[in-house]
Amino acid sequence: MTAPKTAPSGGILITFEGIDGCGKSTQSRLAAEFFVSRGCVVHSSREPGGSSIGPAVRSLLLDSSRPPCPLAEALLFSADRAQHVHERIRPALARGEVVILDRHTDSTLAYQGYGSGQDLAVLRQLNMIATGGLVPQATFLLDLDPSVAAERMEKRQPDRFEREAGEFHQRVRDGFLHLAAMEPERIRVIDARGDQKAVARLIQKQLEVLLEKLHA
Ligand code: T5A
Repeated sequence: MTAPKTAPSGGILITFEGIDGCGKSTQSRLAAEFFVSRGCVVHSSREPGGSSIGPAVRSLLLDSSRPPCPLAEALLFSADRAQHVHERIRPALARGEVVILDRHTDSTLAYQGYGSGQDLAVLRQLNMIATGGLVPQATFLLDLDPSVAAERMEKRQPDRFEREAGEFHQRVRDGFLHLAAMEPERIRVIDARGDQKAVARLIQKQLEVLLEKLHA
């Protein structure tokens, strides 16, 4: 049996971002399947919630009945991320694994910053502290009109952020696109309007290139 491939020089970190309901959970799962099918060891996770204390922090953050104040919200997302990076992400990267995250630092800038109006410079500092300067090699931003995303989530019970008004989600979308314009090498904008397979094809073309680089 061939040994599973691990990434040389400390693994690779890939993140999926976008507004609620854009399809990033679906696509991060398909990306993990893609890498596993190519014989890679994959660590898949999400934020908030990906560490041992993550589920408790996640339920605090998404509970509509007791919303934290804006600063506490930003600090809770950062605390969740710090634990996640320390406990799961850095160890997996050190083992040379492909780490795939459903949301990471860009969500804090897009939601707490562009969406809720918190100071972007402070949020960038919090991201830096929480990650110790770790930056994903590639980020896929699934771009979708908020009204289309809302239709896709119609049957679900909305969490605290999903209950926000359409204008909030539009600001978050615009924020993500602004971040992508500032870092076009890292953040790749994916048109998320197609069906799941069509969107997956757009992403997998780029994953093939990343995989080649990984094993070059
Ligand atoms: N948050 C998070 C912050 O405010 N700051 C932060 O720093 C972080 C990390 C929870 C919330 O936390 C906020 C943002 C969020 O509001 P979450 O759990 O990632 O984060 O919440 P959601 O974004 O809502 O994640 P979901 O898994 O609920 O939605 P996804 O990942 O966007 O979409 P997905 O893949 O689950 O798909 C949604 C539905 O659409 C269908 C799926 O089958 C599913 O039913 N679908 C499609 N339908 C048609 N065409 C396609 N191409 C489709 N792809 C998927």
